[in-house]
Amino acid sequence: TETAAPVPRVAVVVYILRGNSVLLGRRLSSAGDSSHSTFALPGGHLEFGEAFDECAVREVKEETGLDIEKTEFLTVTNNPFLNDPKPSHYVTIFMRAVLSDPLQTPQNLEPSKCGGWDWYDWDNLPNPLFWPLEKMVKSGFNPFPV
Ligand code: 8DG
Ligand code: MG
Ligand code: MG
Repeated sequence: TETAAPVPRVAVVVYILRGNSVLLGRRLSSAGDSSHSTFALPGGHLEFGEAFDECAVREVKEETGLDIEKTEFLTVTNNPFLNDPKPSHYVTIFMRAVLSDPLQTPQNLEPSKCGGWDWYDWDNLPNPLFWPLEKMVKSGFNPFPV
């Protein structure tokens, strides 16, 4: 079988802001994958023809059951994962949003991909963070409106 040359892909991930907290889940991936068991934002691949905010709303709903609103673009980072067993490269679009219903609680709708969702205080984030997130936090990036 023929293998296509690898290309960068686009991902959309979402900081869901609730008070001073954000929603994170532990990634479950194959052993040897650098991201295994790290804490990451909800999100996934941008589909053909999709707007960034549509992708954010869809991925959050698929992964957590949560309905979000006030979805806004924050920034974009370049994330090559060249040392993984299956090398990949993501251009990651970071969005922020708030819950449509502040009382709604997250469900772990993709238990094969996530160990569970929880709220984490921005000033006391868990470890280890997924490295694209770790890189942003270390750079001083803050997703909260000023
Ligand atoms: P899909 O089939 O639902 O579209 O994909 P997924 O299974 O939800 O993909 P994902 O791994 O959750 O997200 C796609 C890529 O986005 C991931 O492999 C690397 C990149 N990415 C980052 N930072 C983050 C993050 O904080 N969370 C998530 N979920 N993905 C991130 O660069
Ligand atoms: Mg997904
Ligand atoms: Mg995902």
